[in-house]
Amino acid sequence: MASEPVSSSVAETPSEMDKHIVRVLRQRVGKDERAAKQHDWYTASILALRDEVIEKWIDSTRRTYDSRGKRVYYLSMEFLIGRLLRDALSNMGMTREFEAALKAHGLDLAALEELEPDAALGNGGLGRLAACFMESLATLDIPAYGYGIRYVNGMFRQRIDDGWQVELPETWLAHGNPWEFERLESTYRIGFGGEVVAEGDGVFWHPAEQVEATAIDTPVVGWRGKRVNTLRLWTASPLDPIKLDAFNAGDHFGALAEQVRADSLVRVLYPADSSPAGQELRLRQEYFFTAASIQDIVRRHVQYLGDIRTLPDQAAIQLNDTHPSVAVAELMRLLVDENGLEFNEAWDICRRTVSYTNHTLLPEALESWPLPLFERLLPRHMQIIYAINSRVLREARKAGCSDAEIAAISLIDENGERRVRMANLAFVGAHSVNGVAALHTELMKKTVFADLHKLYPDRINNKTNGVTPRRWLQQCNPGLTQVIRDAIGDAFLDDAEKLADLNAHAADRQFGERVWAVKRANKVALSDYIKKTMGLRLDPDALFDVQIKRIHEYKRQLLNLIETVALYDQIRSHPERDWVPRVKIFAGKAAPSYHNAKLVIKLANDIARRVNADPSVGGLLKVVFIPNYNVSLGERIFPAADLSEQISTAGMEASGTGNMKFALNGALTVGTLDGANVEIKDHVGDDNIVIFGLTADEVAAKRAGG
Ligand code: 26Q
Repeated sequence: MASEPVSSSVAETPSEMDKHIVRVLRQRVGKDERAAKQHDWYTASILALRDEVIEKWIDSTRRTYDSRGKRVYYLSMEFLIGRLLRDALSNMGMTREFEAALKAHGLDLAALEELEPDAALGNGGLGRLAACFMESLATLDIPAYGYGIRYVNGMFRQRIDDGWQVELPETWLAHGNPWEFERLESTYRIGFGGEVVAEGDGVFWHPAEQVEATAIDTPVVGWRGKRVNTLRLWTASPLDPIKLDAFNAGDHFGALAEQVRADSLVRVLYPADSSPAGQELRLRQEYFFTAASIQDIVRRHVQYLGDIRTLPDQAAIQLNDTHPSVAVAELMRLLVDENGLEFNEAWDICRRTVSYTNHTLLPEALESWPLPLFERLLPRHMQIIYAINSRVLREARKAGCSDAEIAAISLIDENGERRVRMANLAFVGAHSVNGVAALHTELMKKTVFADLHKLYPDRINNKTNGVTPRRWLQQCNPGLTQVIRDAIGDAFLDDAEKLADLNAHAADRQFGERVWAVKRANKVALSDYIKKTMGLRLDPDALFDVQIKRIHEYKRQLLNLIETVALYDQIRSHPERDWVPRVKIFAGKAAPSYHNAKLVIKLANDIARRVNADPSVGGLLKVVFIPNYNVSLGERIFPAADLSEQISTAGMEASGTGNMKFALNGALTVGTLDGANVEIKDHVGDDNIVIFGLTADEVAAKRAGG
């Protein structure tokens, strides 16, 4: 077992921590040690740890205000956080202390950790990236706020019935959430619909409907507790929870209509990570959280720093994809309508404050809204978008753009039913637009944003994605972390680049054997989990060949399944050959409306049933589809993988981040030259990644040739 990664940061001895937990158990959970159930101890442990975290949180907030430095605001519809207990304990350097304190009561910390539900407020890569960035920003001591929605139901739970995916609601808040703090004083009114009227010099929006957005804050602890930042998620409530006159008149449902409308805004995460369905509720969710966040940012700036004109010096607003794109129009509305700035000055402030990250090139995944819907829901924003558009198109004409180029740059898609293009809005409203891997960024310039790039050639830049090594190495793989510490010391814990020092040990036999022993132990642990949850027995000495990610045609799980069947067929035909025993592991969720993705899950399960029941391939091949892939399951699987499957059609996967988690845990990669596989290849070298298939250019040429 690994020893404590860092020395404890508090003066309390284990017995003091023990006293603290018991005090919390009695006074805040309301139980004594004898009556307390596992779950009571779990709550008491989090609350006791939270007390330590809060001190650092207050320090950090104070430092941010005192320094008057620039703050990062990360606006994201999704934060796929997973569990927080182990993360916060480890980053606070208090794991050993808590382990010892709980042990004194006959309790096992690891067992309590399992009681924490995953905060699954995201679909996949984009949401997990947001969560990794929050932890990394705190680790890098950067003052940052995450802004999003506190969904009551996160990503659905997946069950497999007769091979088919079944979706069940995720109720992560059922037993309360000891990490969060409601901030009733940070409440804003958010309007929808209504009309725009000219009054005096100005223009005012009179919404037909209003709801209140209230902040709920969660502390985000950085490595060694250096800084604790805030994740601010919005919840919704009606201005008037019950219309008593309607109720008294017998209209019981009508009396509660506003409550229902507010609840629906934060009720459930849309479980699709492509092909946006274009439903009105989705646009309402986007505006709700974006408007609350922008109001909060502007309020904080004006209250503590004064002049709205200095906003770009104090605030960097980063849009995680186009889901918060309406921020551009909302910020303009606040600057022009509420603060009386001229349009041109407001536009300059807006652009210097906002940046946009693009995560997809797939044309069908680019967000756009029917113009009549947008206009009905956000009439003032629609006017502002027209005003921005005429400005941008004037610039384009001056720069000599052709009619076709103008049509591509326009914020309004005029082909068929008119639509508002959220990516174009984000692009023109930002001073920086980034892709998430080198190849993806180059393709942005050549494809979807070619015309905008020509007009604004300095705007697009690359920021290759990353993952936090705290969660994805230190916490999920303590065995490997210890082996690395013994080999190269502790510097890599604070600077992951130092992992390169392992190169000096590449040929060291003893080191290799220790790495191998850890991998085997991790494979045994995963096998035990699969035996316990699915009843399937795996050979931990077989090669674990893993593909875990959302199910998508472009990710080509189907290709992997076909290879699985081909291998099965070969083993049956040639049992005498020297086969390497292999376990094919799959996991991932399909969007509920994505028919072909659901068929892929059914196929994987049917292949597994057939292969696993065939004694003629016996110990040589097993296939397993592990249900309900989420962050916590990922933390079990990545450390146990021998082979990482990253086989998307080249040009389709913007970056991938699972690819990095596998590599960090010592798996080899087989894959295409797509997304960040390109950068991984440069770092791990050709001995550790096997590339196959067409390049992105070859795919494009083949497609162009029909
Ligand atoms: C949009 C509108 C309506 C409903 C849903 C959506 C929606 C929701 C989620 C659209 C897309 C997403 C998620 C996209 C996503 O996860 N993209 C992934 O982002 C990762 C982080 O940059 C990359 O590594 C992956 O390559 C990319 O697929």
